[in-house]
Amino acid sequence: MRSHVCGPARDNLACMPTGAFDALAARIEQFAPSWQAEVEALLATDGETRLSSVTAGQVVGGLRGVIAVVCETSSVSAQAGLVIRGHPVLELTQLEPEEIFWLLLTGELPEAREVAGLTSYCADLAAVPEATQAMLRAFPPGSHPMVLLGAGLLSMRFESRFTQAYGKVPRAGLWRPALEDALTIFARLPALAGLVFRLTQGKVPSHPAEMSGPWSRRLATALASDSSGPPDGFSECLRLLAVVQSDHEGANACALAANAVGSALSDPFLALSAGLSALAGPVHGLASEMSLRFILDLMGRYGPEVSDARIIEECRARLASGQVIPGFGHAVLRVADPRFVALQRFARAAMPEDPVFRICEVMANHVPALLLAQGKAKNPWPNIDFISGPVLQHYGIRDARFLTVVFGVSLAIGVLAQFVVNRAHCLPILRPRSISLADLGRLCQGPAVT
Ligand code: CMX
Repeated sequence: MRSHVCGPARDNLACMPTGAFDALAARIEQFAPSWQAEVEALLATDGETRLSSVTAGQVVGGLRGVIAVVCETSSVSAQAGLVIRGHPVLELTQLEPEEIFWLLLTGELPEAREVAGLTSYCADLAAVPEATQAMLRAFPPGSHPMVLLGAGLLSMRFESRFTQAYGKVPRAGLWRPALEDALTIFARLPALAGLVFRLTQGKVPSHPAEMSGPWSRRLATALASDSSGPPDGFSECLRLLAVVQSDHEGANACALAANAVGSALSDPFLALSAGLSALAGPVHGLASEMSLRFILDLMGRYGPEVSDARIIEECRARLASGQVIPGFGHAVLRVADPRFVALQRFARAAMPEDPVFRICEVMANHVPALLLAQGKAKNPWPNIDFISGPVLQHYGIRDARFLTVVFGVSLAIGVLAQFVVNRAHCLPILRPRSISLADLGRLCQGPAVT
């Protein structure tokens, strides 16, 4: 499959190197000068062009709707949802994580031999260093899996090629060591997630970690809770989750945190761990944990056959108590999250009789009306975090705390791609301004604040 989305035409494939790093680097090397020129041209011609005004409400309201950062890898709009490099995400659901990573990095869908090259390149890098394993084993029992994931990542930072290159390589060339780090991290995510899974479940690996093969199959093997290996369909489920959760433009809390850290020319290990820390918040990626807990709690109190009426009543009571219903609503989307739609289609085919998925379906059908009746949420529809738990528990991920790890290793793909692409564009350090409420009030009354 080949789709040329941006950058120069690929008419010199014959002389393209075969190694995955070299192949990707060759493509980015071709694009980087035009990407940098595009930024310079925009600054020269339109640097002073006013895009919009910012209201005081937006400043105190989490900058909703403010166009604030550049993101080349994907966009998210209220009606269309996630669009990756020009492709609506629902058109990409057959891809492998390796393909989506390549697409995010270059704007092009790779050919089969390029995917094979990337898969085999990752096999050489797939193992988690012994020092990281030892450090994670020493974590206090009960530590949250997201803490171990972030810490594991930080512990590998001593290998960062980006950090080693800083000061020796011109800024315009820093994308290359960034790409090396990004590929190393991407390759290791399945084994790292598997290690975190086993340590937080108090299990020792009962089968050897798979170091070669497609990324999603390696992840499925690493997360298999059974000694016989991953159950049927698990690898396919993780592949789909990785693809639909791979990116969500550059200003969601996770990507924004990672982008801010990366803009300071901290390396990809530091930037991704910052993003994962944001993802671990309960109204962000941790909503997947909260959603599954809500359903499991219902089942615990009323049994797996809990009636539709009881489910609706419990949701109404939760709303009345002033709590959010996790897995519903979104800061940008105003339609059902297409990532939710992709997983719902998958689950309807793969687990129609699953009792947790049944409750998920009942809530997806009825909670929007409750939220609309309450009249507060701007988007009453389910988001991706509502369905990832019900789907993953079907394959043995029964500890809800682990769900955000699967989200994290998936979203890492986009965070890493954005890091490389942003360095290739030579984007500067992020530095917006902050303001006190008193000064904001004065500014609203009249004279400008300096
Ligand atoms: N249940 C109950 N109330 C909700 C709600 C929900 N699912 N979603 C929004 N609301 C409420 C908000 O709490 C807010 O109430 P207040 O005015 O009392 O503060 C009001 O509706 C308006 O909120 P909004 O403008 O529609 O939503 P925001 O942009 O402020 O926040 C989000 C978006 C996702 C944080 C919010 O919808 C939410 O908390 N949802 C539940 C948690 C969740 O699913 N998060 C995951 C989102 C996807 C992701 O980032 O991973």
